[in-house]
Amino acid sequence: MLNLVLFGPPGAGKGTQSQKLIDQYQLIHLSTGDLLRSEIAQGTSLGMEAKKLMDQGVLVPDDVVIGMISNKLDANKDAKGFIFDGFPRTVAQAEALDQLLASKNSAIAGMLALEVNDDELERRLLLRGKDSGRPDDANPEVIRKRIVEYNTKTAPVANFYKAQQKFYSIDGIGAIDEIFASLCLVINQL
Ligand code: B4P
Repeated sequence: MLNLVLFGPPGAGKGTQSQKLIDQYQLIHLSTGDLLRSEIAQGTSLGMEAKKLMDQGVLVPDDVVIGMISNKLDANKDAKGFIFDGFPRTVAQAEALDQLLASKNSAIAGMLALEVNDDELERRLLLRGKDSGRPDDANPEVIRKRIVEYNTKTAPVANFYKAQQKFYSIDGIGAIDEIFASLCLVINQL
């Protein structure tokens, strides 16, 4: 199984590159952001709770996202592998993911981290906010809050994978196809 974690701050291009990686490697895409937005669209109680937090730019509780991922792993038992996009976002989520995969005799092959500076992130998200309809993209204060959440709670997850020699840094600024080629170069050596 080829299991990849696509990592980076909000707006780094995780969703964008995931779409291309799925086509190239026939992996199942698991985006916790997409799963949460789908719960919101369906008006579930989980979605309504998550919406309050997402609209403020803060993370949803670990047990909620871990439960969603666990369900998706169970529902895709024959997958060739998974792209985890926007997950894990805390060290507790990373530990839970290792345990979930180990229980299926599998593991993460590598974490690919897209590096993008804060000014470019804010520019991209405000641009996307013009037509995404996402409340968390529309307000510069919420965008900055998301970046602070990333720096305090999510950035330490990189150390978790560095300790396992599974961390790969990729320049996330430039043409989408160039960044995709850099990702493939790393993946093909895993
Ligand atoms: P997510 O849905 O994961 O979204 P994201 O981090 O905002 O975006 P991404 O990095 O995927 O950016 P994209 O490719 O779209 O999270 C939203 C919220 O959900 C979080 O704030 C949190 O509240 C909650 N949540 C999700 N997962 C969670 C978890 N595990 N635990 C707790 N809470 C969780 O790119 C952004 C824009 O840049 C696009 O418009 C794109 O076109 C553009 N772009 C991409 N690549 C580019 C390039 N090379 N050059 C120029 N523009 C580019």
